[in-house]
Amino acid sequence: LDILEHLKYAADEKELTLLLQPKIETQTGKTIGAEALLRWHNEKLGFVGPDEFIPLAEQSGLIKRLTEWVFKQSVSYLKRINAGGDFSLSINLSAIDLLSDEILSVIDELEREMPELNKHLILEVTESAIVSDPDAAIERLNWLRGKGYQVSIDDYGTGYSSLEQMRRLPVTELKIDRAFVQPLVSSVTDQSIVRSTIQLAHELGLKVVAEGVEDVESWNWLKNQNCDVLQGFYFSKPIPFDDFNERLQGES
Ligand code: G
Ligand code: G
Ligand code: MN
Ligand code: NA
Repeated sequence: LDILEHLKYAADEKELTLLLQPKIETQTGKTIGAEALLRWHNEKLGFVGPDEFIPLAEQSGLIKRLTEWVFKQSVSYLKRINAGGDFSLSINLSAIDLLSDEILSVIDELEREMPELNKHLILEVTESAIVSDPDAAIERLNWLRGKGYQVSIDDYGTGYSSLEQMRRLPVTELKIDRAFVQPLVSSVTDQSIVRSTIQLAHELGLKVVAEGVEDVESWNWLKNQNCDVLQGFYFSKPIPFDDFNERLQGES
């Protein structure tokens, strides 16, 4: 409960940071975007990881304020990066965010500030966020797609969604969970899972991201399988905005 009390003021007290982990085009190695990952440092509590504070924020409803902050911060990053048409930031949405009305007004407000926002934001939702109320989630995803936003299924393979559900989902990208990607080089079973997932996703017209790429062998294997985008410690861990921007400038 103490943590929650502190978390309430985290955004106002400037205790939040949004790190960026590069997303890499598999064929070229070029940075084509980033996933935005929240970090919280409190004077009394020290660093608290998202695995700890996100569930608390979800249970208390505070998540909506955190997500609003993440959206605003992402837009300010996008403006400062001044990147071209195919650059995008990925934001993680909780089930509560996805189903709440607040997100609608936050997006509308930010679109007035940045009319081409839909070309630069990917919204990541987990399978479990959808399973909780599939019809409502699908309706909201359709709204986002109708506005031109890309939607990604995060942690794919760890949830409980059926293939029938996947087929109904209005999404544009599938992120294969790192549980299947990290062991790739030495696990024939995981190779089968990842290979068939890429094939299925492509047949459904989805872009495929593999997360948890930790070595060049995995990169080469995923390149051979035509995986579209990679993310992982081999390329970079999540880093502060200035470091990310420097990396981008260095590539162009
Ligand atoms: O960055 P890290 O590996 O510590 O993230 C742990 C978990 O916290 C991941 O599942 C990630 O999706 C989640 N997470 C990180 N930032 C955010 C955020 O801004 N919003 C939500 N909902 N989850 C986040
Ligand atoms: O659940 P989600 O995909 O949003 O989680 C993203 C988290 O995964 C980030 O917090 C990041 O720290 C972590 N991550 C990203 N790449 C790697 C990797 O190559 N290895 C490991 N172990 N974790 C990673
Ligand atoms: Mn994610
Ligand atoms: Na994941």
